[in-house]
Amino acid sequence: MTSIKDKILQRFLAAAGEPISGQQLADELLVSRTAIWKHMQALQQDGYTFEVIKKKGYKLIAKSNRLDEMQIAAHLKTACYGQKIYHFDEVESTQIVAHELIRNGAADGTVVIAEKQTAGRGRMQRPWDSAEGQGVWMTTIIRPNILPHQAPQFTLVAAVALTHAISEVCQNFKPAIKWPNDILIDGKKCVGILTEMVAEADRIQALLIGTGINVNQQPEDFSQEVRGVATSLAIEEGRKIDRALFVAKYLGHLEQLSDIYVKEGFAPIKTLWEAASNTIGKHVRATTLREIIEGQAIGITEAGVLEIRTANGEIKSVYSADIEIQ
Ligand code: BT5
Repeated sequence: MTSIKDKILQRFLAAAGEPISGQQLADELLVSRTAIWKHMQALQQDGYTFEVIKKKGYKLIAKSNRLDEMQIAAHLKTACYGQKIYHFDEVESTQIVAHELIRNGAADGTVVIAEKQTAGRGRMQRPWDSAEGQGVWMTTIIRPNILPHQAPQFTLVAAVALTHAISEVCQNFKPAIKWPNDILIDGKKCVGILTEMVAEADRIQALLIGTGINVNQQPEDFSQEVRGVATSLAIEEGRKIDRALFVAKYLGHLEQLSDIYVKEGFAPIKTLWEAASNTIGKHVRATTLREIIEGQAIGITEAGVLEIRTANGEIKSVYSADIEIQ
């Protein structure tokens, strides 16, 4: 259920800068003027700035920098994804929170977002640098009717959705997907995707699509470990990006592409993925858990598996790896 504070915020966001009186809010929301005043104080503590206009009421003059549910909802055009958003100031990892929510029956499309992660993680428990208030550290829980072996394809679905969302909010560069789970800008990593699943032997209960998106960091905001290899949308675009707008756009594309995938299979996604990828045709070095494979990346299969032609002409299928493009 939407809290009174969220409802007040929703009203101010919809009012687009027009003042609203405390009495009007109290009448609409069926609470006392004192209660409205208390919630207004709390919103100011969250970073929203209001001006008091004599005889007219409060006017929202600056939005908070937080990814509050209502800020995302103001831009959201989905039927399902993001209709329920859990927003936290700080968590260990949004994936951990999402696993817990799944155990408690979270609905398809539920989203977990945090301003800060203290133990954000990548694949194989590698740490994910999650600076406070500047990225989109988020897990989307989806419950598509697919088989467990199809789960990795959703990393590619999410990557396409993210490149489309990035291209909508940024004009000064073109992002490129590096198979399987990175989005790069000029060779530097801007997004990492971590797809996990909760499944029985023959049935998926839920997928957790974790997305770490560097949005408003400047170089000095990254840890020493990743500073040389990471970039953000703001660095590349040359201006601050509205994170709430970006999240709403991403969820819109993700919902649309997931629907296409479930109805029509991987083929239409594969075409979109190839158009947004920088990996195909390149000479690559793939480090898998078992071996290192070098050769030319010749394409992805209908299952989303990367095929590499080695120097001796052999074609090797790679299911999961770290890729270096040479
Ligand atoms: C990934 O793993 O790229 C998946 C990252 C997923 C993070 C999201 S945030 C929301 C959700 N909750 C979580 O706890 N996780 C997900 P992988 O391909 O293994 O890459 C990890 C490597 O990327 C690290 O070893 C670093 O080298 C590098 N790295 C770490 N933080 C980075 C950052 N902020 N930007 C760019 N590169 C980074």
